Amino acid sequence: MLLSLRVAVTSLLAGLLLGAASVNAKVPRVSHPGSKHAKFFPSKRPSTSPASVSGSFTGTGWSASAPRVSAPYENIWAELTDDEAADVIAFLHDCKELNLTAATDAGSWDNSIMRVEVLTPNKTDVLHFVDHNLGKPERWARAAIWVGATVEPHVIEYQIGPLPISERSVLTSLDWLSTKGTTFQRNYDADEDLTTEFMYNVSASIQDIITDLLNGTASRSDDGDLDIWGIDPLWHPTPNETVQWVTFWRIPSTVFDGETLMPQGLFFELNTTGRDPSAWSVLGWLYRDVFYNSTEAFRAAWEAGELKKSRLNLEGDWIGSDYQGPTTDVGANSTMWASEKAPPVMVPPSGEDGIRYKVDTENRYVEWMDFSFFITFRRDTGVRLFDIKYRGERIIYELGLEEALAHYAGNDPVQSGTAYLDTYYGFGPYAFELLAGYDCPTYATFLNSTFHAEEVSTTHPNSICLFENDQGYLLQRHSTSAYVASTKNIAFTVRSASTVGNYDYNFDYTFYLDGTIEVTVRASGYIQAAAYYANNDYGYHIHDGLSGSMHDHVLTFKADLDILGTANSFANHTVAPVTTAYPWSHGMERSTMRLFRDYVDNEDDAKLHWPQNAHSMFMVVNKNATNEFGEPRGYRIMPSKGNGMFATIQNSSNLLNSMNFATHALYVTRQKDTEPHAANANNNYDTANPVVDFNAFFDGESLDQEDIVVWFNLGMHHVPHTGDLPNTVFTTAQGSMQILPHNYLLHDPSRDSRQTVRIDYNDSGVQAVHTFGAEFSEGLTSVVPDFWVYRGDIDVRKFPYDPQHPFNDTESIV
Ligand SMILES: *[C@@H]1O[C@H](CO)[C@@H](O)[C@H](O)[C@H]1NC(C)=O
Ligand SMILES: *[C@@H]1O[C@H](CO)[C@@H](O)[C@H](O)[C@H]1NC(C)=O
Ligand SMILES: *[C@@H]1O[C@H](CO)[C@@H](O)[C@H](O)[C@H]1NC(C)=O
Ligand SMILES: *[C@@H]1O[C@H](CO)[C@@H](O)[C@H](O)[C@H]1NC(C)=O
Ligand SMILES: *[C@@H]1O[C@H](CO)[C@@H](O)[C@H](O)[C@H]1NC(C)=O
Ligand SMILES: *[C@@H]1O[C@H](CO)[C@@H](O)[C@H](O)[C@H]1NC(C)=O
Ligand SMILES: *[C@@H]1O[C@H](CO)[C@@H](O)[C@H](O)[C@H]1NC(C)=O
Ligand SMILES: *[C@@H]1O[C@H](CO)[C@@H](O)[C@H](O)[C@H]1NC(C)=O
Ligand SMILES: *[C@@H]1O[C@H](CO)[C@@H](O)[C@H](O)[C@H]1NC(C)=O
Ligand SMILES: *[C@@H]1O[C@H](CO)[C@@H](O)[C@H](O)[C@H]1NC(C)=O
Ligand SMILES: *[C@@H]1O[C@H](CO)[C@@H](O)[C@H](O)[C@H]1NC(C)=O
Ligand SMILES: *[C@@H]1O[C@H](CO)[C@@H](O)[C@H](O)[C@H]1NC(C)=O
Ligand SMILES: [Cu+2]
Repeated sequence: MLLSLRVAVTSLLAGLLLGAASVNAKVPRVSHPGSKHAKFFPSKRPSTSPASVSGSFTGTGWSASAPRVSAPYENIWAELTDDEAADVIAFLHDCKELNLTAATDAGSWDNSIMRVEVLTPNKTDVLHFVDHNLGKPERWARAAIWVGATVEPHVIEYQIGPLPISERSVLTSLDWLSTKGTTFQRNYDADEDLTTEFMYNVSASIQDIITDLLNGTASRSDDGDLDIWGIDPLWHPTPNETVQWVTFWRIPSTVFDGETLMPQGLFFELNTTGRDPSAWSVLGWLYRDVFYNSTEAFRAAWEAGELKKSRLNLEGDWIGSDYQGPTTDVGANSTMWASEKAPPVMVPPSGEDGIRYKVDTENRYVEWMDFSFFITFRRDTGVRLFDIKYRGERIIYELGLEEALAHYAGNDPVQSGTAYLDTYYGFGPYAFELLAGYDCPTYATFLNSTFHAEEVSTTHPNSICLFENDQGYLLQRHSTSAYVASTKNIAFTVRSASTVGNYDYNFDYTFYLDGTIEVTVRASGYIQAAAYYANNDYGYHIHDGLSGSMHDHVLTFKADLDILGTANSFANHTVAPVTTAYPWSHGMERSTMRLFRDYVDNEDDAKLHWPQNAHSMFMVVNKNATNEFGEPRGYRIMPSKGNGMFATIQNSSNLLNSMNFATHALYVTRQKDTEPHAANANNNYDTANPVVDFNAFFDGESLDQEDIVVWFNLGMHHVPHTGDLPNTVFTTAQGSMQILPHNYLLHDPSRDSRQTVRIDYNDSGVQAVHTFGAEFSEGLTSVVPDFWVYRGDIDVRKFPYDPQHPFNDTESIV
């Protein structure tokens, strides 16, 4: 659809204007043909209108200034700086064979730069440098080019380097990272502005019917109240043939951009094959599950009075996410009587020197307790972490998102044809500033993120936050009648959030004192819903004229674990029932269980599911690094929230060869420089022929003491119910994966943390408090525990009963 959400506002003034305008404006639309918003923010997916610059941003933000540390080496994965991006763009313009037009002047029949970005250096080269001091890897960029000056429009990627640009620098092919041998992707949507215009023309041709059925007008100017957009990706009955179903959506009139809650239930199908609009046609209409094979047939039915009207799906307060008072349908006797009072809050450690992590802001390098890592950011996938070390040893070389799939289904052709591959839109462009005190604690450290699209560098200030917080439950406890020991579960989190169209994704990378790393994704924002008609098999009836269109979210992550070197194996330890006799069982068998140890040692066997009842444990281990008891040291990977998942739909008609990373819950492959990512942002342009088909990674290679990569899926089967209105809530829409030490150290490493207290007590009260040198927050007395009031239990002997002396001795409770 349309949204041209040009978020790249380059001045604060422009930002404020945008912000002001958006208060009463409709979703901004593509306003002039030839604008290349489609490339900057490919616009099929309904996009919301976030203000890009918050009026209150001062340039310094709220950022806690964490103590500085110097990274052990330079962040070789860092994004391109603004200057590097400018140099690369100038270099590309000098490559005459690219025939580039400046992005601001380019129309759909020109060639122009879609985006430039750092080319992540090959792991092989990085390890040579980092582990063997063999020279720093060359720095290279990659660029995606829109090739419009042709009857066969396409996008293609190149690599440019080395940087800085010099006479040594060259433009070369990036085909080595494509599984089909070329990054060339046919672009069947190059004339999106014209196809949109065509849709509005079609709509105008039956305005009388639309007024009657939908009580609205679709118009490219701002006076319309209906919008038209449809399936993503586009449909190709045969190669080169492009067919798309679209539908009407009501445009919200307030700041609440819940357009995706207002589908109108009238659909039409277009043949937009080729680049000549005069050859485009309408293939049919659909209303209330009846297909009309031409506009004439549809009109004839309407004129004959054959169309029964559906109940309109109209705007109302139900779209807005503001406080709605105690008398909504949750009941007049809401128990939220006290919700105006301030809630408990997290408070920071006292003063700047109370901050317990260190950051090298320039290199995006962080140290917290026994962990250290580098942070990077990518246009396609947002935050990525590299070289995660625990106690000085690398555990994970690379950890980050690969792709986010949202695959819908429905009895209507638009829901049925919707299968978003969100890296196409990118997580970087939508990683807006985080709100201190809400997204992250007020005391968090904030970092900026930048991406370079359409020859503009856009920075989202304070869009990554780092903070320590109390998880709200203990990491450890034990008590007797003589002592109580407790360890606080304080963890460190790297957080970002991206609003990709209607949906908001929150990403957390959390580090725990026991050596565990957790990856969490949560979803909120507006669902994309369906008009309610005969679709009870595809969702619940959740509002007037509205069905909560069912869909699967599958978010694929890469975890390149390196346990004590890169030679690792994938262990499968299973608990299973057995019947067995023992030397002491007098020849009788007993029904019991035992542990079976196995390995998954070939890629051909490495498309995996989480076993039913969690009866197998999966670990990346180093067979050659056994602990002193002979057990191989390793890290386990284990679903936490949401149990891990994979897509329900297999062999998707929409995604064809572009969702092979979502057919299973997790995968193991051999690490290769040529297989850095499970997907490619341009796959969506032509899903039958993706740049990267993940399936091609599985070619029988050994996983036995090799450098292996685990790819795992998080997500949810989302069947929205009334509680998803107006927005989906994070509490239930979340999934997480834990990566945790497994026979890795000889004891629980959190014992080395002073977050532990032990209180010795007896009937006379607390006798001693051991805090192991830990400091306590000062200032706010309410948060300093008073250990001396601990009593453990109060016994009152009932025989003989003496209420005057309730504390008389009793037997120990243990
Ligand atoms: C983020 O960007 C702002 C505005 O350019 C700048 O003042 C600030 O120093 C940046 N913060 C960091 C942590 O780089
Ligand atoms: C270069 O691009 C322009 C459009 O920007 C086009 O008219 C011209 O034919 C192209 N030249 C070549 C050699 O492809
Ligand atoms: C839309 O209609 C206008 C007015 O009839 C016409 O000039 C224009 O070419 C049409 N656009 C397309 C893409 O069909
Ligand atoms: C149709 O729209 C008009 C103008 O917005 C409004 O006044 C009228 O109430 C609507 N009719 C129905 C049936 O919703
Ligand atoms: C697709 O169209 C282009 C441009 O007309 C043509 O060169 C190409 O051969 C066509 N491909 C197929 C598979 O028909
Ligand atoms: C779409 O139009 C092209 C020509 O522009 C034609 O070859 C093709 O058969 C049409 N497809 C359908 C499904 O009508
Ligand atoms: C539409 O359907 C009618 C009746 O089934 C048929 O006669 C006609 O040829 C069809 N038209 C098209 C364009 O398919
Ligand atoms: C709600 O509270 C009012 C006042 O306390 C009471 O009279 C009424 O019975 C309550 N209604 C319900 C459904 O509990
Ligand atoms: C793990 O081992 C068990 C028992 O040997 C076996 O049944 C199961 O198929 C194995 N799982 C995988 C993913 O190899
Ligand atoms: C294990 O390590 C030893 C000592 O470094 C080495 O000789 C041996 O080749 C290694 N074995 C494997 C399987 O990696
Ligand atoms: C990375 O590895 C690939 C595959 O071996 C190679 O083609 C490419 O040139 C390497 N990139 C750099 C920057 O060396
Ligand atoms: C409890 O202890 C007190 C003080 O030692 C004693 O006087 C009293 O008799 C005891 N009561 C009982 C029920 O044992
Ligand atoms: Cu959802």
